[in-house]
Amino acid sequence: MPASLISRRAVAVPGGRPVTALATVVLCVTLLCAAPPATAAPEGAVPHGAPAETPADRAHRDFLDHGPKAGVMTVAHRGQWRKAPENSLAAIRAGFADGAGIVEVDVRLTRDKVPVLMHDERVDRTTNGTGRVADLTLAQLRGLRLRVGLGGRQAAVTGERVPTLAEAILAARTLGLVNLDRAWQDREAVWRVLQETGTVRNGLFKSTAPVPEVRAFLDGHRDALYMHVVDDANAVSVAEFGTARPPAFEVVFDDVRDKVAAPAFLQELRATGRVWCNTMREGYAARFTDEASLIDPARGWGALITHYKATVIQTDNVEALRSYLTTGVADPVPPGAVRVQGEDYAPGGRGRAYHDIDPGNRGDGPGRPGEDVDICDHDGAVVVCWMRGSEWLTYGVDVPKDGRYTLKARASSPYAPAGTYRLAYDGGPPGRAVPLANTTAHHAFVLQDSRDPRQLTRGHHHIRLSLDAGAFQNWNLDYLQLEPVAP
Ligand SMILES: [Ca+2]
Ligand SMILES: [Ca+2]
Ligand SMILES: [Ca+2]
Repeated sequence: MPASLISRRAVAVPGGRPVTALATVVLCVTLLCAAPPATAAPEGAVPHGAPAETPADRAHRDFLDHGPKAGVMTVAHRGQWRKAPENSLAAIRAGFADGAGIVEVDVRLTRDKVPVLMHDERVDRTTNGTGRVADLTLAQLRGLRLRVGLGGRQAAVTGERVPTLAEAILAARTLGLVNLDRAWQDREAVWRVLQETGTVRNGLFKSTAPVPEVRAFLDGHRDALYMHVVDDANAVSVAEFGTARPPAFEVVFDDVRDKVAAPAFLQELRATGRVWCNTMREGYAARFTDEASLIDPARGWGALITHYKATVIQTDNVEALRSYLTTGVADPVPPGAVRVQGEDYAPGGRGRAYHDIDPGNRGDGPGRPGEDVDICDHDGAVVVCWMRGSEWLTYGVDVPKDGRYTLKARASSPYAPAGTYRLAYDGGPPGRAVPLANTTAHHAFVLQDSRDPRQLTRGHHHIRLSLDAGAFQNWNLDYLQLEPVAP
């Protein structure tokens, strides 16, 4: 039996750069501040003279801890792409800085067989280049620059380059674990990188491969950290591991009636390891998504933790998941602010509460019967969609006290420009044209400040949000938030 499958070995700092005392203190303080209360405290004081524990040591130990007090670990999907290009070094660092213990990346081989980070088969979406990774040399890839966020042809190009796996895993060396997605078929090349960089303990392999294939790899690479991915198609593989189970199973179910979503099955996995769930989009953990969690954690992360035994959650919303795990609130309304959902526009119907240029609800979400506002469900986010020039919506808000307020819109669009709206309060004239940003995907919502503050009195107000007829408009509105600003 591979020792790595069952052991909970003492953590040793691998050879390489020494960590300075000051850096250690800073890292440890940062980690402790960010850690959820549910995460087990260090098992014992560090013996005098022993190397201090790094965040990576702690993440490694946590990952192998499946005890009843094991806290929920956060995984940053493709790194913290809300702050840097997906699968970039900056996104890896930002993911750990925002409290993730694990960063997920995607590995592919260049034409000259160098493992690099790239999600798609082609570089077109995330860089300023074109072509297949497998057809490009490392030198050619290095000439490209990554686009912001989730990319797309209209996303801005940054100064970030496509990282090699060696660079990526070294960036994570003291910070946490790196989940190596798409790496299984090239596992020997990936393993060589981990060995050469002294980062075997940072790299987390995963696959849906047949159990004998997994065993063969782990028998030959006894320190490899491995997680098995199961859905209803290969649920039987859990039994095939016998008593030599991996320390974690990634469970994928597109329906709560799937076999692998059954409480008894999950409880049995949880008894010997961690249960990893993905909440980025619908279909990975049924409809328990990031966006559903932002509305109400009981519809997402909370349900997965409580009823589906999740102890690792992969997310596109690292900060919100950390907020939920540490405070119980995923997307808090700031003090003194008022939030109104885009889909909760005022009553009164066509011509009074809204103007929409095409009849009926063109979206797949819960529109109002007989009304024309287009409502979509973007992986749990209920939003106004099909926003077009000349359309308008009105909202009623109760302002808690006299003051100066700015309105922010949580909106998304893969286009640049995405659209332009104006705000009118209580029947007054429309304000300045407010441009919306390219957030790099329809499902990538970002709270965007109108920078058009108004003085408002305590009490009820009407806000009309109108879309300029002459401007390109293609964006989605999740919610509006009036926030107090300094006078
Ligand atoms: Ca419509
Ligand atoms: Ca419309
Ligand atoms: Ca909404």
